Amino acid sequence: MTNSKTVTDRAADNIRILSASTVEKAKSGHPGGAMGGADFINILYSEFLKYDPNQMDYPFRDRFFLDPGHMSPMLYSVLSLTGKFSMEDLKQFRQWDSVTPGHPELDVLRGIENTSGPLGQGHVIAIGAAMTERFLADRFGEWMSHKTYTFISDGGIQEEISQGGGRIAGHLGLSNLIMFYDSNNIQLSTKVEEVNKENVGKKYEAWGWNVLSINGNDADEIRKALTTANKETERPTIIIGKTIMGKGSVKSDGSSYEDQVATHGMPLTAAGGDYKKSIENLGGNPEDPFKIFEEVADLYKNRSEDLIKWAEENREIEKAWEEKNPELAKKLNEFLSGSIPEIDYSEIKQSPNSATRGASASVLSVFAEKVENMIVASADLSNSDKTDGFLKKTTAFQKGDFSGAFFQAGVSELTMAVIMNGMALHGGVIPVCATFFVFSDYMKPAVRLACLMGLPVKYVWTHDAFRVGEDGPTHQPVEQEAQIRLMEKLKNHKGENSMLVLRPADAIETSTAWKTALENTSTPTALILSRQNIKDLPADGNRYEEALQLVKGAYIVKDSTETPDIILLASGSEVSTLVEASKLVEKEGFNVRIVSVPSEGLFRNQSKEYQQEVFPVGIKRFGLTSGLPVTLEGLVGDSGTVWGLNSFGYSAPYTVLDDKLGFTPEKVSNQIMKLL
Ligand SMILES: Cc1ncc(C[n+]2csc(CCOP(=O)(O)OP(=O)(O)O)c2C)c(N)n1
Repeated sequence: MTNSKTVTDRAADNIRILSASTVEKAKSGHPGGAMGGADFINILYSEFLKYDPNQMDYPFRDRFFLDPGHMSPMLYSVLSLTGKFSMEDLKQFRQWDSVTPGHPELDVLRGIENTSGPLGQGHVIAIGAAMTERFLADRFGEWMSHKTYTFISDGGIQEEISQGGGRIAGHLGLSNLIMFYDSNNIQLSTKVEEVNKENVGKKYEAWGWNVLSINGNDADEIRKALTTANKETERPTIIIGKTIMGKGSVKSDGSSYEDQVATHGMPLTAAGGDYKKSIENLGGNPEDPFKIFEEVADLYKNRSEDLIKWAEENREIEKAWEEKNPELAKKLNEFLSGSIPEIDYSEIKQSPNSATRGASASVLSVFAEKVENMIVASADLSNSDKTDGFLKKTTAFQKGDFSGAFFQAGVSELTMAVIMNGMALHGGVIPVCATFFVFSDYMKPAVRLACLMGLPVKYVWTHDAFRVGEDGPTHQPVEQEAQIRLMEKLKNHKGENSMLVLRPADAIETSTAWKTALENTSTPTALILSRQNIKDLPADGNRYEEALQLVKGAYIVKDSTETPDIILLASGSEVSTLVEASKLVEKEGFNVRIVSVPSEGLFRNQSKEYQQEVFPVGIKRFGLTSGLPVTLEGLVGDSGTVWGLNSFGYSAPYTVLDDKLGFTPEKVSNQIMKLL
């Protein structure tokens, strides 16, 4: 159905009025871009985007991911036309505890598919969702296919991540992806032409995209472009829409106040325009601006009825498919519900004394067979980060072939991590991605958003310490563990640790770490793994049973029969170094306890009783870390010492580094003895 131009344009003006008014009322926000993008968002929501108004999380809905979160007023306004936000919600824009925060935060039931704000991430999230749609459609059929729409602005186009996203979406031929580029030649401090002269269309064309250029404020052109994009079968589409910043805004003398940098980030009045006159100019009542025009309400009511019909018809198709394919239907249900298959981790064969990255490969090779909705990615390091354990049993995504479950991301860590967020947001899959730990620095912005949104993405970070050796200080993580563990201390909005960070101490603990990672469905999980072999930890009984205690964050791996004189603690490979060092300390007649601390965050969630059982008051503690000492200082306390690294590493074989940097059992035992 197409709508008469008048109603369509009235609806877009309604979005402009509501956007300008939310910002004006909050006395802060970004009206200009929202007013320019209103025409596109209106056509998208009133004519193209398919979803079920009665079940916003209907799994087979189209997705819309906003990239420029500062344009939230545009999204809230169009969603108010669909009935998902009230006028009262709009009036509470940017206020404490409102459902309309300054930048949109994930709220699927109200139509907010992603948290946005850091420019560039939103459109790459869309790419991850589009890949997931292909992955699922390959397994369950095209009846479930849907489109993924995204809206990008100049800022997102400029962010480096758009290079990774553009390349990957083009390479994989994601024709289910439709991106509107709101090209208004204005950004925060300058006009775009002052920083950017490239031909954006040619750039996307070179990446293999279908490029359409239109007047982004013209309803007919938008409609035509969206229709063409919907028919595309080979390439992702970018619709470059030239739009006018602050469309419809005027000054007090009634002359145009469009195309002004000032309206990017300030209420119209503060920017130098005339708010009341602008609202009048757009056909609204400045004394009562929070209103939906009658004909616009009808337009959206009709659309809603059409969508309910669409959802009913789709459910019929779904039902018929389920009846014909009961086994597949059961599997699809499991995928979508986020359930995890039963796996006996104690049965996973681990070679003795192996590197934890190798131990992770053993687990991943089991996942490749048993976790059919797992997608594993690597940023061109699969044979080093050992995700090849998974890859050997599947194939990598190709254009037109998503039957495999591996994603070769190329060298683009941030893009990869954001794509994982998009996969998690789409739902139905378990995303895992890997690279060297030192390059987690490149991924941090995506990790932060995964933490904020509570997405169960798994990060495999290998080459966890200076023991990468000859590659030198550029490749040797030192401060990375302390950095990422800060996310264990930062709570998400549900009050949970926003991230789970596990650094297992040996091969068997890597199995239990993976078990815990998979069972964590509410936050992201990191696994920090060694490149070098690690001696298996001693066990009183069954090592696997003992290593299951990893879920407590810290546990005793070796104890003295009498009250210990000292407690030694570490994570990762340093635990086995402590075991060796303890033998020398025991020779001197001291009683020693050794504690493995795979996750301080988990440990701090345990009862005080348990914490004191592991670290009784009054017994000195010695911590060993290949990271910054601060990694363990909180657990060691004032009366103890941490031996760690206070500088970047050096290039040399790792055994030499262990010696020079004081990490041999002998040198560590000397440090411990100093404390006794
Ligand atoms: C990664 C990142 N860097 C900086 C910002 C701050 N910021 C918000 S909007 C903006 C300018 C972007 O302009 P554009 O995307 O053209 O939006 P428009 O002016 O059209 O509203 C900047 C720098 C941000 N949100 N994210």
